[in-house]
Amino acid sequence: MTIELVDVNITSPGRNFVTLKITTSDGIVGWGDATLNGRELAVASYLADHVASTLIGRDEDRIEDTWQYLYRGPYWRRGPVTMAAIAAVDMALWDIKAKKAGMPLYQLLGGASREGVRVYAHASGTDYAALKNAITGYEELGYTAVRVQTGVPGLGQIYGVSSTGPGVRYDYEPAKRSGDRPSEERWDTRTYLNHMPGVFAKIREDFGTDLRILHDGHHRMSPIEAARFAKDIEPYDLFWLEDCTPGEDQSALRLVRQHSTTPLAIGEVFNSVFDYQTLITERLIDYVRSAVTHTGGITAMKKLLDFAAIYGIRSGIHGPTDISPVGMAAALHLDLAIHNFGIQEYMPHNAETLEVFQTSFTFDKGFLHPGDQPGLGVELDETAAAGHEYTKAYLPVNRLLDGTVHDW
Ligand code: KDG
Ligand code: MG
Repeated sequence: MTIELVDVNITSPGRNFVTLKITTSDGIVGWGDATLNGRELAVASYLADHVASTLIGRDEDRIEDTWQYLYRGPYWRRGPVTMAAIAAVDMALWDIKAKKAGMPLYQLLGGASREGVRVYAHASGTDYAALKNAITGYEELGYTAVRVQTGVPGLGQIYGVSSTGPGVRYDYEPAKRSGDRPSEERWDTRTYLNHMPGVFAKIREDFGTDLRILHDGHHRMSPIEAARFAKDIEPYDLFWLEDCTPGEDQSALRLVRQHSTTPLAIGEVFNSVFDYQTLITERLIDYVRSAVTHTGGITAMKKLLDFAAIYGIRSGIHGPTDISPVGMAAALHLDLAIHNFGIQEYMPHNAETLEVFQTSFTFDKGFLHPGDQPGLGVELDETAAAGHEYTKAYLPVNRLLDGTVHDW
């Protein structure tokens, strides 16, 4: 049997998603997530204009060969657009292989290493009262881990803080439908550094020591600022501090490590194992934050996580709403199968998205399971998808108080 049809689906049930559909000559369909927040059409074009025709007639079972063909073949390697396109093909082929085997994908990855996948929720609040309310809400839903982001006095709307409410479920989406250009936010690292440790102190006072607390610095600190911050927050025992410095500067984390035992996570903007080479071999991080969708798919992520395992580094796969339910399913199957699982990010998709993508995940007391349907366990309803036209949406641009463009 061979690959007969390759289609790219673009839909926008509240936010944009790009999904690849591969159909084999005997009618088996596989789905892959190709969503790259704010650059969706670039990946759609890469797939439709440069990849689709090269897949027709190939043996769908040759997943490793197809991955290498798409990675090495065109000469131009890596980069988020290329690697999201390769990821979509890879996920769709694994979906097909597992459907043919009549098994959920995690069985082909070695079977379950655990009963469920611990997830963390996004709790945020413009002030501490709202944040406390959000954390309480998540605890009531059964979550045992929360990422906390809060407003900083004097800074207005900032990364990770819901502007629409207390931050419990469905109400935080980083990409904004702001027309032809992104909206802008303002930032001051000094004010943030002085404010945040007190917030963690209050959370520990109010919620005790069991709750796993995570925090995302979103690449905004310089190496020395991050070192100071990681050291200042040691007493509050964070599960991880994420993206404290700009992602492309691997050696920055040497400085942070020299000063602090706060666990570090990085990698949501990475797209290749080579982005991690120094970080892993020098044990500069504790968690790998890549998205399956942006790092070349299941084939590449399995190798990356096996490499990390040798150095005692665990997974913390990226799972915001801009990862489609297909990409989320791919993450959950990996999470369940690998030995060095750490935690999984979970931002539930809105109701419209879950009408377009039918999923078989189940949530129970803070743990997700991908379900036992053959394949990834997610199907795209193309008729429902057609009712949601692509709408431009961008992540905001971040500027310092004096107007200088800063990391977002
Ligand atoms: O597309 C970018 C978002 O997914 C990202 O800003 C979310 O930092 C993020 C996270 O940790 O989920
Ligand atoms: Mg992040």
